[in-house]
Amino acid sequence: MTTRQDTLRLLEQQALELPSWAFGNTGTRFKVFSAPGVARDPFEKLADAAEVHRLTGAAPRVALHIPWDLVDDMGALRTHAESMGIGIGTINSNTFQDDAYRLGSLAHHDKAVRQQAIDHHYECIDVMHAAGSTDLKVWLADGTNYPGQDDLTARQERLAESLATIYARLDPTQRLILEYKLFEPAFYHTDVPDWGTSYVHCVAMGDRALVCLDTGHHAPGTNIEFIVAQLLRLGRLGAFDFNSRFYADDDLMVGAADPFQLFRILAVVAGADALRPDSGVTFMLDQCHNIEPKVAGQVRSVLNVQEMTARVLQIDRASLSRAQEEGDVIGANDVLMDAFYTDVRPALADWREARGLPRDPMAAHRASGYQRAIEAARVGGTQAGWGA
Ligand code: RM4
Ligand code: MN
Repeated sequence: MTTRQDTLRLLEQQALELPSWAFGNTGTRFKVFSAPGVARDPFEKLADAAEVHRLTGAAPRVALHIPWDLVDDMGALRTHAESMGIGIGTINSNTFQDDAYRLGSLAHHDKAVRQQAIDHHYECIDVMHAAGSTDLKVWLADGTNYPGQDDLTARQERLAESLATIYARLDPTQRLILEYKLFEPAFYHTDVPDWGTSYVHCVAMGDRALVCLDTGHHAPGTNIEFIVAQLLRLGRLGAFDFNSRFYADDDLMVGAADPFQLFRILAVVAGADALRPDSGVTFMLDQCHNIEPKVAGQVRSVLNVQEMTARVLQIDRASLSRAQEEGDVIGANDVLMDAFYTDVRPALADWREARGLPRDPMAAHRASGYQRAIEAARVGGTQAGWGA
């Protein structure tokens, strides 16, 4: 049974990973808006991430995207992060922005292109060593647009071989996290479209290959918490990419579109005791702040996850089990909904204050002048965005 002590410890230990790309300019295929004060290089992105951690105390790591976040001296970037009280987390590869990858990367029909994509992952593994990162995250844009364009089975075979080659390069402390996505940029078929396909490839690779579940990568109506439960029981849930969506892969702030879905997902995670920092599950945000300010957008997202975690920790597990064992349909549902409807915000404010954090991190951010300061300081240069 979760005691009050356990609850506080789990909240205390919650460590979300922020995406470096959330601090750059992003947009849709229609327009990328440039925002004042946006970071111009990976060092400034890390400074923004450190500000989010300073305000919330719950976001001590930043995921990088290679090559967007490549600098001459990755060790210096790591030192810069550590000097601000944060660390570098997952390294995300990129096999979707080179002309060579028009027809795919790790599943491409041409061995030379596959080798180029494998070599890119070797480069990412070198970055992991320099940055002190243990996770390599692979998301592939591979797929086809038209029936008959390529052989579906042959692509799976090539993909399996490429993944095995990359996996063999990892050292025993490193993991490969394979992300799936239903569609886009390919529209007829995607080579890793669902958790089952990712799982099959992970099992073939080995124990340190795990699935990444991006909450925006499913068909509408998919019961995501069921997938979470299944992957946890199989011991193959490596990471979440949290965000929210109304339509497709919208990458909006987590908990904004459907707070109850976030609650249901976290309830399953807590039920499997996987909120613990040593559970092997990385809790990452994968978001883009196209129209809202980026630092504030990240603060809001971290707070949304923290608040929903606190609500999930309110679930009276003993009563829930009792109701379930008695077949008490409405009673069991009542227990869950009681926790969901609990406003944890006042208690969280007290808890933050006791830990030397701002009671209201969003208000503290507004009052801090950080946004005004970066807008004044970051003049000239080229703002970071998709591709840098
Ligand atoms: C993809 C996927 C990856 C992310 C890229 C930028 O759709 O969600 O996790 O790294 O976008
Ligand atoms: Mn993702």
